[in-house]
Amino acid sequence: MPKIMGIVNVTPDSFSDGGLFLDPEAAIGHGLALHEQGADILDIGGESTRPGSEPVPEDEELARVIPVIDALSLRAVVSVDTSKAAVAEAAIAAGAGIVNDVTALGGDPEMARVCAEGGVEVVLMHMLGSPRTMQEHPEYGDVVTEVTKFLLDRAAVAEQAGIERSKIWIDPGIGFGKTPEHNFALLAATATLVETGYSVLIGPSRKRFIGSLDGSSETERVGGTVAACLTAARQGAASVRVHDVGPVAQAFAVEREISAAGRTGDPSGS
Ligand code: HH2
Repeated sequence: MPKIMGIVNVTPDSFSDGGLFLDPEAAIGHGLALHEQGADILDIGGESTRPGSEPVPEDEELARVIPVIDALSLRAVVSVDTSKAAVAEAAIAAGAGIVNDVTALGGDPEMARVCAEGGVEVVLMHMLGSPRTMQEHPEYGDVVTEVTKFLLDRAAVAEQAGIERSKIWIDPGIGFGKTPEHNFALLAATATLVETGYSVLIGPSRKRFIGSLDGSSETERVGGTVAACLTAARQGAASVRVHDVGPVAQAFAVEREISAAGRTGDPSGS
């Protein structure tokens, strides 16, 4: 089963939980609760990347995430969700072992060096344009081919900068400059990304492609999130990034038992 990356948004404006964990103590408590529920990794972010969002100044982002990383890295594997090299550097010093960069090292010229020197794992995500404009008529020829090519190109850049291949994760960026149809096509093609040999991360959590089917609000999208995570798991994804860790952990536990029962082939086993 994929590792579960639990989301800790230390922001006033994240698309589904903005403002709930802006206070460091609330964020730390939330991270510990997600860890208890089964999160293998805690992804801590201080800048929303929701459609239409504006960048956050560096000092503000540092003030939001560093105290939380300091505390949570004592208890769990921590990843920092940032595209700023200075934030990544301080986060690594505070104990983060993974840098999750939604710009795939393209947003800050120092990011690749900081990650290579820090010896951390790096998530490279695909996004069409920037959060401010990405949902304005996203278009692709073939979305799976284009996203895969982009991620392989960025992985080559990361390797050239000295980041070990085994430390590179790729992520198709569900919801980042994509229509619901693009997102469904990418989720269906998780196996294509897995075939590249890089670890694959999928982030479907509470996103709009789920609401496009039934009009559900962000917090009503747990069922759709679980379905997308199971699809990713069955295709070999290494990790899923989610808000609702408990339901996803439960779904993975059931999936694991069913697979094990199928392998033993003992119909009387419980
Ligand atoms: N999605 C979001 C943020 N960071 N990182 C990766 N690697 N993959 C994703 O799919 C991804 C991500 C958006 O979710 P969230 O953090 O809840 O929202 P916001 O950006 O509004 O804080």
